[in-house]
Amino acid sequence: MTRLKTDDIMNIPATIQGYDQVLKAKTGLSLKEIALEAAGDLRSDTQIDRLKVAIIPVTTGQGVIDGFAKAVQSIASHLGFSAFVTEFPDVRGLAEAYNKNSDLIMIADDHCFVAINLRSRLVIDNTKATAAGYVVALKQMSGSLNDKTVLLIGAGQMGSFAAEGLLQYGARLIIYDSSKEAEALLTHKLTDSYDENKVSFGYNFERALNMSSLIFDASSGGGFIPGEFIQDKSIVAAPGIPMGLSWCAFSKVHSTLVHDPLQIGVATMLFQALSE
Ligand code: 2YJ
Repeated sequence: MTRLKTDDIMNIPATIQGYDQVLKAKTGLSLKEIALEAAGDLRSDTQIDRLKVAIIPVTTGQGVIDGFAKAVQSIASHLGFSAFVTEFPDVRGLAEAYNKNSDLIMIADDHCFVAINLRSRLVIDNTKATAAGYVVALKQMSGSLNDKTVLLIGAGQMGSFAAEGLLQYGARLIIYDSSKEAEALLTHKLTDSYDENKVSFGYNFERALNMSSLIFDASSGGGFIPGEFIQDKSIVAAPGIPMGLSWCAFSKVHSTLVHDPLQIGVATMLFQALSE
């Protein structure tokens, strides 16, 4: 799991409005609309602006990432929540969040990033929420996923969550991972619950890239997806940091690519944490 760096996230507060406009131009949905669709409907009487979200910095392990809590806060505020970063980190921050009567907390260490609804006790994991949000983004950019073939790159945790979401929208999957064992494991897990004709694996990378213009990049490898085999006008959802696309691949698809370091994941976490 990649650790975010300050450089990845420091511009989020200043650019969140513009980010959202670009997202809407690409997908037809705003950040809030993508997150709401990924979360399922909320109760109609939910008043987001009355919900207090505490973001608690955590110093354990590799410590605080400068700008992380502020970036998360800016995303929550942009969505309409009443969000604040606790004055203190760690246990004192947790106590502060409770003392200030927060409804939700968001907290991350080196391994895990969660939103916790302090009223309902619902715990939402960032990886799972991010996969769900990006599946909606890919579905939006492609019009529909029903019976379309999606190349899923990366058969790890993110890939596994994404695969389920893609299959639920009716997609056919080609699973690619640099480990053939990981491809087979994920495929067998999926075909326990889904139609086995909808999932295939075992292709070399060039062939897999040739077979589909819809790509879900669930890897966190960095620059290993070559430009020459990627189809023009490919539609790509790429939540991983660093992104798998090489510069050449990026330049081919940048207008039909959704990729961000935190926004879709955090937005989806917040709305999933409010679901029933
Ligand atoms: O509070 C802070 O500033 C830090 N403790 C934040 C740490 C953020 N954690 C990560 O970037 C980890 N790689 C976990 C991310 C989970 C992604 N699914």
